[in-house]
Amino acid sequence: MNRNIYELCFVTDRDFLRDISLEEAVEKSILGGVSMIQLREKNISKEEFINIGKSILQITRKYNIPLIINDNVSVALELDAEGVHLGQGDMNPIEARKILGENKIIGISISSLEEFEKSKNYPVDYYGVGPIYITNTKKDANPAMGLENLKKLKKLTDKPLLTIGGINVSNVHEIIENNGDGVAIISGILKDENKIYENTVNISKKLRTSFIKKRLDQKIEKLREKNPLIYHLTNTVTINDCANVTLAIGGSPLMSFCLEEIEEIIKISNGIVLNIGTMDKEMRNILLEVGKLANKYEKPIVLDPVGIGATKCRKELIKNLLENVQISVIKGNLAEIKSIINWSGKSKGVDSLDNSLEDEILDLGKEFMKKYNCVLGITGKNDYIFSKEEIIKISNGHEKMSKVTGTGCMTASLIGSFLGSFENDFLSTILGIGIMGISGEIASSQCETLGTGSLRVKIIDNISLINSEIFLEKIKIESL
Ligand code: 3NM
Repeated sequence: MNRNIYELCFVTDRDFLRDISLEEAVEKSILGGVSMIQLREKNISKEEFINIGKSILQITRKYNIPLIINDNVSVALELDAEGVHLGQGDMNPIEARKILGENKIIGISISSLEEFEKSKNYPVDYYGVGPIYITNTKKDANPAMGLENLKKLKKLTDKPLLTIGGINVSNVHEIIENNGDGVAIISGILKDENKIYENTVNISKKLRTSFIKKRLDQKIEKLREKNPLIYHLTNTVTINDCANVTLAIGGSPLMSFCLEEIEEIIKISNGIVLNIGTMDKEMRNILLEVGKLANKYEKPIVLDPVGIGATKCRKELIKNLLENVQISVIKGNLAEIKSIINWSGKSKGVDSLDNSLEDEILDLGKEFMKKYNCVLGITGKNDYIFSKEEIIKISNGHEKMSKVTGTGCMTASLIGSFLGSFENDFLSTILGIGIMGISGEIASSQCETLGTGSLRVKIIDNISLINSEIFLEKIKIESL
């Protein structure tokens, strides 16, 4: 994944440091997750600036993080740093571009829409936008420009907006919600010099969560517009619910157990749901055939290894599928995923074991990701979704949902529907699992005086009524 280098920029300020060196501060911020360092020095000689820069460059190069020099083009040139950040009163960016060449990053500060108008034709790579909030760190800062102006600016330019000024862990999500592309931070990272790593990790997690939430917007509407055809080869206990849930989210379900017609069906399908529950001898063969055909026609597959730990036969089938078919998403409860990792997990049936600690789940997921090239969703009290680059935790859902059979199978249908409507396995899994959790939560609150039959119906009702607004308001998601 190409990381957005403007995501989280640490702007240095030695005035905050008492007991640790600038080098240590920079390294801790990098380990905590920053994507760019801006070396900001005031009132020192060029020679001193260069000496500090050389020392910081050794660290940034070690971690492959770009170093941007504040204000001083000649220092940036001499250091061969990755770029320069210019204030409105510094060298004109046209001049700076001539000196530094096309390959260096040049940014310019803008503190109002008027300043943007003046700067919009400069050959810069990004705009430093701020102060967004009131800041005590820069004594001569302009008045806070606020989130509304940030939103307006985004409509005026395609260039990244790197926001600055008063940004910290508690407001960083507002920046992303209002179309900022990243944040540059001093005090939010340095406020306690003994917690630079922790501060950065917390900001970075919140940022990543906000970026993911943003990428989830309008995906439900997109699915409904596309109305993808989702072929299911699934168990006979919950097949009707899977069909209804696929319809409720906006897809078209198609179920078949007939070997003679599956190639025709797969050709016209957008996504495939494979579920091994209630399999028999014939279904074992069809599952493998469907998997191979889906690969042949490049159709994404979600695999639900229902009750895999219960029998040798189920384990062999999943092993066979994983060895011969490229799966896009595997979704299972902890016991099921454990069985896949060690092929000897102690799963009793199709119920999930929820008592394991988060650390154990994370270790298991990471081990799985080393072995298999697909997205993994582990469902339970909290749900965990793993891609090669990211791990997400979802904390929606309600304990009453375990009294309705098939919520797991229905979740696979939701994931399959998203897989069939746009190409992102990770986001599709978050959407599928998240929508089931939210719908279960709302349904449970609507069924306080009703029984579990009504709960099942209400879950489907709420899936049919969900939209991006409800989803983004209710989703409890956290990047880990
Ligand atoms: N430039 P903090 S605000 C260096 O508006 C700087 O251009 C600003 O520090 C601008 O994250 C600022 O502690 C200070 O608020 C940022």
